[in-house]
Amino acid sequence: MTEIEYRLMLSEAVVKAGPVSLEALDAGMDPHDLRLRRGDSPAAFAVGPLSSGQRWDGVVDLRPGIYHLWCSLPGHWKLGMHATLRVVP
Ligand SMILES: [Cu+2]
Repeated sequence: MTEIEYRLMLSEAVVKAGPVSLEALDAGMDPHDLRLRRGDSPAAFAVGPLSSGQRWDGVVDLRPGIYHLWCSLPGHWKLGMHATLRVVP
């Protein structure tokens, strides 16, 4: 997943459920973070904020469903920094 001003680009739009390797790269000029939430669940997985050029790698355990990913820095969602990931069984 790559973040620039003001987009959030997923390398894949659909992944299989289970442990999923996630890489977040801030390829923009400004800091960005990453939030991840399944459906309307209030629990958001959080990474960052990352600074320009910084990368985060990790593994998240994802159940089937629709996940929303976004940058939570002020105004960034509205400017287009959000994406949807589909997790299939
Ligand atoms: Cu951002």
